[in-house]
Amino acid sequence: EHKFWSTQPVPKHGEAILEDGPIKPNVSRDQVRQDPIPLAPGFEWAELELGDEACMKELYELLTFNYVEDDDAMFRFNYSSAFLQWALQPPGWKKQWNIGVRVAASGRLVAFISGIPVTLKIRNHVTDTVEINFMCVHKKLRNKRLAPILIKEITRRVNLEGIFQAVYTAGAFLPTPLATCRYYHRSLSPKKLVETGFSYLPPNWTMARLAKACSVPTEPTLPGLRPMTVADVPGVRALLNAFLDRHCLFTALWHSDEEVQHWLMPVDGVIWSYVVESPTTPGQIDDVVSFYNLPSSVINHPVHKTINAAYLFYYATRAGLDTPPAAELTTTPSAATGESDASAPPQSQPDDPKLKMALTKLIESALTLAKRNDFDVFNCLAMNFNHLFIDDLRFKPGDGYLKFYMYNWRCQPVDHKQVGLVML
Ligand code: NHW
Ligand code: EN5
Repeated sequence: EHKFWSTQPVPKHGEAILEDGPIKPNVSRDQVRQDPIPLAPGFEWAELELGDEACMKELYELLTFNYVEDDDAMFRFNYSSAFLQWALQPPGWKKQWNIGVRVAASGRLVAFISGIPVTLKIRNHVTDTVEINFMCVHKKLRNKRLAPILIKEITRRVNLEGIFQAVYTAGAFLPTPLATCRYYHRSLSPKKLVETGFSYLPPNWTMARLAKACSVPTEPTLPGLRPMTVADVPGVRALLNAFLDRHCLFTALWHSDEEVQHWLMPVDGVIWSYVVESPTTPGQIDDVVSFYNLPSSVINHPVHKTINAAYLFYYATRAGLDTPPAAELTTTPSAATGESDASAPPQSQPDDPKLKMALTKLIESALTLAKRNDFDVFNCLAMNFNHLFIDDLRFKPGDGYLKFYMYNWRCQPVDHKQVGLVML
């Protein structure tokens, strides 16, 4: 059925998994194909110069008109150039992993795929991987098997750097999801969302009633919340490290201050981060929350051109550190033998009321800050500890599901509540 994916080192649907690990062994650099995968005549590979403004504009336009849409083709992701600059140039980024395809004659950019390095923790394994994102083929070139060529070329260039695993997310169902997370939406501008068809007026409701139901506090409910500064980086890193350890899949990106600074320091129009510093221990961070700006173009609407959407990014709260780390939950002692049973399904965290309360206040404050920054909707996925605040803060399920995948890694599926990795 899957002409391409059936040839790749990914688990087959329904395959029994006995032990976590690579599907194909690593090879040495000289065993990796040295020359680029051939493209159809008339096309050529082109590394994109992210520092070059004209080049960024080409990428921005390719994605603006050809990237991901919802199932009914009403909305299309509209990542800004500033966002792409940030997303594609974290510490350790490589220019050979920003791969464009151009029409040889005109130089026109018609396809793209990117990778950034990330150290991933998946259950009890720590692996150097790449995060693959922003794969895009121009609408006029669809269904010509260009995507498999993009994937093979980036695989080759990643293998050349001694990396043999990748992580990626998609709305598409492919072999084989590691985890599936539903999108949830918190309406902040209900009237505009209804007018664009993003949302709907519940039967027998007036717009005034909906507006009231969607109101958020004018001031953050969490005392002491303020924008994150560089001085907060070490404290944020310590808190996030401890907090993310409650999960089965997360980035160990918090292993250098540099990475925390890149991913969490506020950038105008791109990412917002707020912290609460301990009132008693200076430099200790007790809460952190961040969200990024990913607008969607409204396709074919006479009035509204974009929906300003904030997406929940990383967060942590000291109140969560009392719940046991994932390592203490992943294997269940068998009732019969008392020995740990590797085939048992992974356990989830028990719901902790203290964590639920702290998190609800933290995210409610983020809603207020997003509203203040003119966002129409605040989105998150059913992952992490998000189930603890989703209902109370009036998030509603969306029609989209995000699937998490790994390349060349076989392992048991991860429960959505144990996913701690946020991809852009
Ligand atoms: S997910 C967003 C992907 N982009 C979009 O949806 C934008 C709009 N769509 C398009 O541009 C985030 C095209 O439709 C694309 C496919 C380019 C999606 N992932 O060229 P053909 C990411 O960027 C398979 C993987 O004819 P097309 C993550 C499909 O199943 N595979 O299709 C990217 C079929 O294979 P099969 C996908 O419509 C992760 C084949 O492509 C896919 O013209 C990439 C058909 O190709 C998807 N989202 O172009 C994997 N969508 O076997 C990275 C379709 O079923 C793996 N396909 O016949 C790791 C690499 C690094 C490893 C390093 C060790
Ligand atoms: C790789 N990093 O489907 C990214 N969005 O629910 C690839 N639905 O916005 C990601 N269809 O449900 C690809 N409103 C997967 C995501 C693709 C985009 C996508 C969904 C997520 C979405 C909205 C609009 C649907 C329009 C019709 C939706 C209904 C719920 C409503 C929200 C507001 C409050 C009331 C309830």
